[in-house]
Amino acid sequence: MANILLPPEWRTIRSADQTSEKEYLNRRSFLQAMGITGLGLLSGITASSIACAASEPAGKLEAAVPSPPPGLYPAARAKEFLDGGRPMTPEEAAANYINFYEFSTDKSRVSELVKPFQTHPWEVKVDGLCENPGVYDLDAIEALGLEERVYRHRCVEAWAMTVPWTGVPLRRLIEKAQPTSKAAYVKFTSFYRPKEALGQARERQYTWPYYEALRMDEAMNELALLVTGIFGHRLPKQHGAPVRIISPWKYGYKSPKSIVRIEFVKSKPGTFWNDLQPSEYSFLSNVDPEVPHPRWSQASERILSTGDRVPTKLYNGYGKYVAGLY
Ligand SMILES: Nc1nc2c(c(=O)[nH]1)N[C@H]1C(S)=C(S)[C@@H](COP(=O)(O)O)O[C@H]1N2
Ligand SMILES: [Mo]
Repeated sequence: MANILLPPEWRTIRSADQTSEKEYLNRRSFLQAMGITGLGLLSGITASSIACAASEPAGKLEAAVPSPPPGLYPAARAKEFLDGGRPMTPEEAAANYINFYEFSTDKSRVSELVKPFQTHPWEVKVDGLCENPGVYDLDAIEALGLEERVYRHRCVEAWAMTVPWTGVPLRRLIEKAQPTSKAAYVKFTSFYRPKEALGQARERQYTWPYYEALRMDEAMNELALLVTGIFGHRLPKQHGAPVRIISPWKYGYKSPKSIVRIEFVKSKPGTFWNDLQPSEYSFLSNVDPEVPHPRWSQASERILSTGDRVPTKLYNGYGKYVAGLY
């Protein structure tokens, strides 16, 4: 179990003793057809016993993402974030190198394994210590007013990309919710659907659903974005459809995908990676070239698709916006 906490690039993939996703989906359809949903039963069914079961192709499980109302995408690009100060990462490269552990720890397989994931309809519950709790669907979030921003993204594993996100300043939603004076943190919870997410079903050592949090002053910061789109259209599943957070001055895992709940709380909440391995993943996790990860340096980063190595900047270069917070 020692290697479970390694990020995927350092992780040994034990493909030989893992069920292939095709086999998994076949088993699932078979069990669904029989009205059996308990995951514990999966291990007792052998490949040969399902070979004759009629199963639906995985593609059929994928719901079409509805087209947004005309005029929403692409949203006008915000003047402050016209470019990321670096060349834009090609969309293809960003979409096929993905950390989304709910589906796989193998970045190159996520874009395929997300197919069964149903991202519509979707609701985000906003609750906790606030005067105006509510439930928002994608249209309601987009109605808060979309803009496009090009941000640099820095993963703790030292790869980086630059992409245009479409979203709403998180602050706008928070102001609508009117948190009480007791609310000191904002907690985010991702979905839990082990029948659609292979990683949630298989990787039982993780504490699903994925959960993250920001301090209230961080969540209210100009940079924090509630994201519904990328590259001028609604988010594809692998980037965290239909709605996720982006906090570009922090390592990527502080930007939870496919969230279902935003909760205002009084005390510092636990977070997925910090709870798993506090010595490697701090609560704040601000990008900092001078604080090495215990197992590698953070002094430089590798640009996705070009492979160029560039120096890492404090707060991922966003000190102008966030240095005052720390
Ligand atoms: N729910 C959830 N959110 C997540 C992750 C995840 O595994 N599950 N991975 C994080 C990590 S490590 C990174 S680098 C970014 C990557 O997402 P992107 O390439 O779409 O930005 O998502 C973050 N958000
Ligand atoms: Mo990451």
